[in-house]
Amino acid sequence: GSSFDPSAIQAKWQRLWNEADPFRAGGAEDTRPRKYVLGMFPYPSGDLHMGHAENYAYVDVVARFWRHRGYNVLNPIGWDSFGLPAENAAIKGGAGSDPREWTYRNIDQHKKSFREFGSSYDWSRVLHTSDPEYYRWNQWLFQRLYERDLAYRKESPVNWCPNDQTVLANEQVVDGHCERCGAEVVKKKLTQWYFKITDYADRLLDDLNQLEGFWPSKVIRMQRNWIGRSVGADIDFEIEGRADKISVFSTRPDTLHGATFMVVAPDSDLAAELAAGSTPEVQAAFQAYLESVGKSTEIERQATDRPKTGVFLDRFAVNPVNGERLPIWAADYVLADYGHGAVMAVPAHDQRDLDFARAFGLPVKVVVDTTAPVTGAIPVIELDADGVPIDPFADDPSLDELDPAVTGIALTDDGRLINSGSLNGLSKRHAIARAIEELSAQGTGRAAKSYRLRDWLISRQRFWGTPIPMIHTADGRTVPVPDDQLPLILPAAQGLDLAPQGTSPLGGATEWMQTTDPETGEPALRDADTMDTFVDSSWYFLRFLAPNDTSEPFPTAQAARWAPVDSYIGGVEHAILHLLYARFITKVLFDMGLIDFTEPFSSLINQGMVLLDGSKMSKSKGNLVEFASSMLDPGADAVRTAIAFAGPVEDDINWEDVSTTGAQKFLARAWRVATDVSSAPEVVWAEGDPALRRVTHRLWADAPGLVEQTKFNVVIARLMELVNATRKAIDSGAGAADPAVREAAEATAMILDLFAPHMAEEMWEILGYEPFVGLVPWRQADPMLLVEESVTAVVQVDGKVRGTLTVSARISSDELEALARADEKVVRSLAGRQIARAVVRAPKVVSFTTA
Ligand code: ANZ
Repeated sequence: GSSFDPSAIQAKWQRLWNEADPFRAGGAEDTRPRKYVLGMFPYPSGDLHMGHAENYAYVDVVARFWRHRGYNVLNPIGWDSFGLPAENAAIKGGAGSDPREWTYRNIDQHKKSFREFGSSYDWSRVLHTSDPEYYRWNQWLFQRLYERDLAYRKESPVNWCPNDQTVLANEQVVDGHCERCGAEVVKKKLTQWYFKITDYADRLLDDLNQLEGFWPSKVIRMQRNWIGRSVGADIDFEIEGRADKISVFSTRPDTLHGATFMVVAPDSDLAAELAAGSTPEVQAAFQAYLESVGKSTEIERQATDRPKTGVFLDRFAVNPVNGERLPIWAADYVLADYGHGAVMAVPAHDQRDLDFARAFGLPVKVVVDTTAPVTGAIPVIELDADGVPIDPFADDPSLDELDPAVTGIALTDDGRLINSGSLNGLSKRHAIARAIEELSAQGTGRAAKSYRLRDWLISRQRFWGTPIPMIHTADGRTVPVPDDQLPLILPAAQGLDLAPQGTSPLGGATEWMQTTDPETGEPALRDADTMDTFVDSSWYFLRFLAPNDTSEPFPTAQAARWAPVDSYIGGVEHAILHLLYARFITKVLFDMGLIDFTEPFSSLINQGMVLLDGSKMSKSKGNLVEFASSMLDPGADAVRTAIAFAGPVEDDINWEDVSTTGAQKFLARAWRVATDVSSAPEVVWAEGDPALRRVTHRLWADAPGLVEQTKFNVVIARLMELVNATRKAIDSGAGAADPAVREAAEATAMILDLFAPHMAEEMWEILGYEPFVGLVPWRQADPMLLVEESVTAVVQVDGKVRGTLTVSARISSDELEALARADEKVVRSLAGRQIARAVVRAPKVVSFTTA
C-alpha cells in the first residue's frame, strides 16, 4: 500500500524479528571478527523512562553498526534485579508481599518495552541477578575472595542510614546523606564483611593509563581522585610516657624541621589512649570535644575555610631530627581513617596547620625559602636604559614580608630549604628524597603512600540480595559454605518482617538460619546479611557469555573469545562505584588465571541525561516521561531517531526540545523515496547522476568515523541531507528511474537501520530485497567520488605515545591498526615484545598493550 503507517510497520518487523531471531551472536564456528557491545543493564524499577530510551537507543546504534561492518556482535540484555526498591515495594504492599513478584512483573514489562523499541538483542542470553543460578556465582566469587584473603570481617564504625536501616559504602554517602533516600547518615559500630579492594589500589590507578583516549577523561579523573594516591613518607615519633612510637604520614617529609606540634584525630583510638593517660581536666575536655565532633562529616572537617577547633592533650612527641618537644593536640581537621590518623603539623607550609597554630597561639617556623629560585639555570640579566644590570629578584618580596605567622598565608610553593640541617639549600624535590634517605638510615621513617580508597563494605542488613555464604559455628569460627552446597538460596519472604529494623530480616527465618558446621557437624548459624548489589554488577558482563552454564560462572574459552567488552554504554552516575568494582573484580579474576585481560571495558560511552524543565527526570519530581507510553504515538523509530538527533551523545537532552514529530516527518520522507523507486529496473550505478552519487558516497565514507566518534546526531543530519538531495533528484532530472536515486535510497535504508530499524527493514523490502537489512554489509565508498582529507593519528604503546601517522580522516579501524603495527617507531619501541591487545579508535588513536 502507499499510505505511511509506522505502527503497522513496527508490528510487522517485531513479529519477523521474534520469529527469525536474527541478532543472535554467532558461535565458535563464526569466523568473523567479534565485538562485544553492552549497555549498562537496567534495574527493574516500575517505570523505564526516557533516560533508558536514550541509553538503549545508543547501544543499538553501536551494535547494529558493527554488524553492518562485518562483525559478529554480542549485544545481550539482563536485569540488575536485587536491591532496595523491590524490598520497599514489598513492605508497602503489606504482609505477605514478596519482592520477587514486584521484580519479575517489572522485568516482564521491560522485556515487552525493549521488544517494542526494536532493540537488536541476543534474546537467548537474558539473565537476572536475582535468579539463584546467577547469584550462586556471587557466592562462588565470595568464596574465592575469601580464600585469597580478599574478603574479611571486622568491626568498625560504618555509615548507617537511619531511614533505610542499613549500612552504606562510603561511595553511597553523598555530602553526608544517603544516596538513595537523602536521610542524614550516622556512624555506627558493626561487624561487617569487606572486600579488600585497597590491595589493588595501585593497579586500579596505574591501569587507567591504558584507558586514556577510550574512556571519557572526566571518568578517568573521577576514578583517580577516588583512589586518591599520595606519595610521601611515614615518620615515627617517640611519645613521652608511651612505650611505642607513633607514625604519621606526610607528603612533605622535607619540612620535618618546621614541625612545631602534632595533631591526632579526636575519634581515633590513639587520641582516646593519649587522653586517658593525661590529667582528669584534659580527659573531661577531650570527652566534651569528641562529642561535639561526632556530627560533622568528613568533608566539613576538611574544609579549609572552617574555624579550627581542638583540645591540647598535655602530652608531647619528640621530633626525630632535632629532639624538640612537640605538644600533641586533638583536632577534627585530622581524619581518623586517613594515613595514621595523626599529622606532624608544619604551620609555616601547610594552610590548615597554620590556621590551627594561629587560632591556638602555637609557634610557626619557616623552613623553605620560597623566594629563592629553584632552577639551577643562571638567570638572564637584563640591562636598564643606563646599561646597569637589573636585579632579576628586585620585585620579589623578602622572606620577612611573607612571614606566615603575620600574613596568615602558608608558604606552599617550592623554594630552598633553610633551618633544616643537612637539607639546607636543597629544593623541595631533592629535600624530600634526602629526608627519606636519612630517616630510613636512622630507622625513624620510610617512603610511603597513602590512599583515599577504603575497603569495600559489602554486608547489607536487607532481605532482597545474595545471601552471604558463611557459617558461624558454635565455638566462634567462621567457615565458608562448601561450594557443592551452593547456591545458598534465599528463604521465602512469606512470614518474614522485611521492614527496616537494623538487623537483617533473614535473621527471622529461624529454620533457614539453622545449619551445621561443615567440619564438625555441630549445629551452627548462617550469616544473616546479604551482599551489596554492586557485587552482582561487578562481573555480569562475563555471565552473559554463557548465562545458563551450571558448572562454572563463565567458560574461560568464551571469555577469551568475547571479553573484554569493546563498547560499554551507560550513564555517568556509574562513573565511580560500579566501574571501580568491576575493574577490581576483573583484576582478581585475572590473578586467578580465569581471564587474560585486566580491564573489563575497553571503551566507555557516557550519555548525558534526559531533562524536563531543565531538571533530571524522576518519579519523585513527578516529571517522568515513560518509555512505554512515549512510543505509542510517534512510534519507536521516531523516538529513537529524535533522541539520537537531539545533540551529542554526552550532552544532556531537554525532552521538550526533542521533536518526535520532526523525526516522524523525516522517516515518512525517507519511506516515500523508497516507494518511488521501488519499480525501477536493474541499474548500473555508474550511469546515475554524479552529484547525487557524491552525496551518497560521502555518507558511506563518513558515517563509520562519525559513528565510532559517537556523533550520531551528525549522521542523522547527513541522512536528512541525503533524503532531501534524493527528493530533489526525483522531482527533477531523470526522476525515480535514475540509478543514483535507487543507490541513495538503498544507502538511506541501510544507514537508517542504526536509528529507525523498523522503517529501514520496510524500505529494504520495498526496494526489492529479502530481510534483514540489519545484517547487510556496509558498502564501500567509491574513492573517485570522494574528496580526501587527512588527520593525524596517535599510536600508544603501554600508555605512552610512540608514533604519529598521517591518515585519511575516513580510515577504517582495521586499516589504521595495520598501519600502526607497521610503523617503524612503533616497531622499535616494541623491541620484539608481543602486542597482547590493540584498541583502535579511528581515525585518531591506536593503543597497543604488550603482554
Ligand atoms: C606535614 C606537611 C607539611 C604536610 C606540609 C603537608 C604540607 P594528601 O595530599 O591529601 O595525601 N595528613 C596526613 N594524614 C592526615 C589525616 N589523617 N587527616 C588530615 N590530614 C592528614 O595530604 C597529605 C598531608 O595531609 C600530609 O602531609 C599531612 O600533612 C596531612 F608543608 O605532613 B603533611
